[in-house]
Amino acid sequence: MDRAWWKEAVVYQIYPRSFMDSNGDGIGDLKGITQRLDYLKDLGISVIWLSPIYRSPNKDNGYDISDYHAIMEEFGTMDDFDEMLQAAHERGLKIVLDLVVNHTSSEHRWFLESRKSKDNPYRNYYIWKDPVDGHEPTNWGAFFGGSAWEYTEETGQYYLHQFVPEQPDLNWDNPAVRDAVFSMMDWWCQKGIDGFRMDVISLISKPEVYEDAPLGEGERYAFCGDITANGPHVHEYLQEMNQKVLSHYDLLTVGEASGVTIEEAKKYAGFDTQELNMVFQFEHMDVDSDENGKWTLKSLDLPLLKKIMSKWQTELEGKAWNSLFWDNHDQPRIVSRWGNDSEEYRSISAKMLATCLHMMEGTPYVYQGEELGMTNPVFHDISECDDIEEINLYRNLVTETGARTKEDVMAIISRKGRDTARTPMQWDDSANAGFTSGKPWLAVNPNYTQINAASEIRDPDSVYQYYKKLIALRKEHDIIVYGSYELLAPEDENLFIYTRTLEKQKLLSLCNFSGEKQILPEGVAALASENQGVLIGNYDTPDAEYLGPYETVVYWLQR
Ligand code: ISL
Ligand code: CA
Repeated sequence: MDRAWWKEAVVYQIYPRSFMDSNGDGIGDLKGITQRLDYLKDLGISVIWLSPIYRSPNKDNGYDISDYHAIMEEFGTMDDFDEMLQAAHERGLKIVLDLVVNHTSSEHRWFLESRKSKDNPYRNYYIWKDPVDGHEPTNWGAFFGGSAWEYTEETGQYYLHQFVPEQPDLNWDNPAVRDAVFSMMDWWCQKGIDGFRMDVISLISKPEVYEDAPLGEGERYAFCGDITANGPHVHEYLQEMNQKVLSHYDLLTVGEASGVTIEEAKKYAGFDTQELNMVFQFEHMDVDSDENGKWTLKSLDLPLLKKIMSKWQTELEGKAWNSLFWDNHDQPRIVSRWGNDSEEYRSISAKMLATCLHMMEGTPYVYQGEELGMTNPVFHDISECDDIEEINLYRNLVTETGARTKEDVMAIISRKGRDTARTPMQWDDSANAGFTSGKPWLAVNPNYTQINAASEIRDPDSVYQYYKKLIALRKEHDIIVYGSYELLAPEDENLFIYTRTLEKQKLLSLCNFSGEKQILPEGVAALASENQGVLIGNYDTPDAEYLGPYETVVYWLQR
């Protein structure tokens, strides 16, 4: 058992724009975070990951950075940051920053220089290519729609942008770029931050050859994420980053790694590869996608989810470390997605989902509001939305082509769009959920009068209290952090059942993902009937033979 604080931590993700507004402009800010640190301390989490807080024109809500050494004006000042960091540290809370260095904003000084001329000293900071037959250099398509190339008049060349055109990709093959990024990281470490969550870090190393990729039926562009993920030099660059920066400090590092395989994850997050502590993999986020990707109303395929989660649990064991998440600022609210957000089952299914995740091996991440069982809002009209991905989708499918009806697309956005996670934090039942005294930048979910932190703190049976207990249990029992994992009843369509084992101790975790009572498979019932006590559960009196609707219970089999 190789102990590490970041293995034992529970991380809480803050999306600053939506967390707490201190000055009534409708936008969350750093002073707002400082005001709410005691809330987080009480919850018991040990690390806060802040989505980007740097200077940004906000084409992609801070994931387009124009100055890595300055704070976004709406969020406050560097003094506010220092104050927040100190106040967090005084409470024993660590602060992890989002590091967005696959791309910058097109308003970053480096890019403004780079686009001027072919011989500008910053030209090579980005990826420029000549047109091919008067067109884009390749048929690569960007993440949020359209080509991944943008033409500029100044020099008659195209630059690569895997996200929106205002997010030009940095050229990591240029040593000057790497040095500039590493010294910026070092600057923040010197300030005393405690780690980095690295945005799309799996996409930084581009292919050696820029050429067209095969197109699927009816496709106009080949998705660039498939082409650039885990590129030829990515591990070399991360090892260099580790050697030059990360290894000099005691940090938590987590790489967002879309398109990562198990084999690749063992390199990114290997115990002896000197890269990162862990990665976010996204395989399990696709179990309700179809051949057209995430924009579908397809429901959860539980056996597939179990297979994927279990593969990551077992195959990384002893070799690399997992991160555990259901929610983040890009994903729909888990209780609406794979639980049941009706009045009857919201609280109980949110607790079940939390148990399922938090009893696994890895570092759990809680996304703001998840601990309250916050739900997806319903968007009726695209004018209610903010996210560039949703706006582009709507334009492509409704406004420009009429391929789908408005109602269809709004239903899908309300189910899968990124704004579902971004509505303001629900603090109490006062106007605007106590998030702001002004007009919130994105409307508050009207259910805040029922679902909010203040009432859940008072209610001993709330989702909040349950999360608090789960987080405390992880600190108390090594088996939750370090125990080895085994899936039982893999084919069962409704139940997610697994054990954890550490030396002589053993836990049995049972989760019913359905709204009906489920009889336990025979072997499992036999184990459950000999249990030596309940660690945690969401029903008052669990029965060793069956699980009620959305019931979860974790039994000690040996203690
Ligand atoms: O959420 C997704 C699709 O809706 C993912 O494909 C996501 O865009 C991808 O994982 C990369 O996400 C990260 O980088 C983006 C930023 O917009 C996201 O918010 C961030 O999490 C570009 O910086
Ligand atoms: Ca504000």
